[in-house]
Amino acid sequence: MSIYKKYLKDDSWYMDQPVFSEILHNSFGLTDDFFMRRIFFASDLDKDRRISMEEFIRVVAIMLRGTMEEKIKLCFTCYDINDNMELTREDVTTLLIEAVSEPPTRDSSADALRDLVELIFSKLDEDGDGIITYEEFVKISLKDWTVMEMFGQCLPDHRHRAAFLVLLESDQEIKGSPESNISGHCA
Ligand SMILES: [Ca+2]
Ligand SMILES: [Ca+2]
Ligand SMILES: [Ca+2]
Repeated sequence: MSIYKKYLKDDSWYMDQPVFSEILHNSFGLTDDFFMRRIFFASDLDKDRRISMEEFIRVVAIMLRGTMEEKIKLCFTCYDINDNMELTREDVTTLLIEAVSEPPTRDSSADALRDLVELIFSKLDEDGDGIITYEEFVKISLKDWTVMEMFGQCLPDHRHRAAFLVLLESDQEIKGSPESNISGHCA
C-alpha cells in the first residue's frame, strides 16, 4: 500500500499504465514495454484502464508469493492478446515478432518464423486442434516451468523478487519519498 501511494500522482486515486510500467521496471526489473503493457492489462481486473490499490496488491502478491497456477495464469493472460483464453497461431506469431522487435522481411526469415510457430504448436497443442487452450498451457507449464515465460518476461526474476521482499520487510524505506529518505538517513 505504501509503495502504491508513493507512486500515485498528487491528486490521483488510481494508477495509470505509464506509472505501473515504471514500477514494473524499477522494482521488478522488467524491461519490455510490450509485456509491461500486457501485465497492466492482466492486472486491470475490472477493465477500467487503471490499477486500483486492490488490483495492485493482488498482482504484486502473485508475482512475489503466488502459486505456480497463479503465475501461469498471469503469463497466459499476458500472451492471450485478444483475450479469448486461447492461443492461436496468429497470437503466437505476433508474440514471436514482438520478441525480435521487427517483422520478418526476407522469405527465409518468414519461413523460419513459421517453422518456429509449428515447433511450438507441436509441443504445446496437445490435441492438435490448432489452438493452445489455457488447460493445455497449464499442463505443459506444470511439467516444464520454462514454458510459462517462453514468449516474454511477465514475472520478476529471483533476484528482483528477493530484493523486493527485503524492501517490504524494512518498510521504513518505502514510506518516505526519495528526498525524505536522504534527509532521514542524514538525521
Ligand atoms: Ca482497474
Ligand atoms: Ca487468443
Ligand atoms: Ca489444442
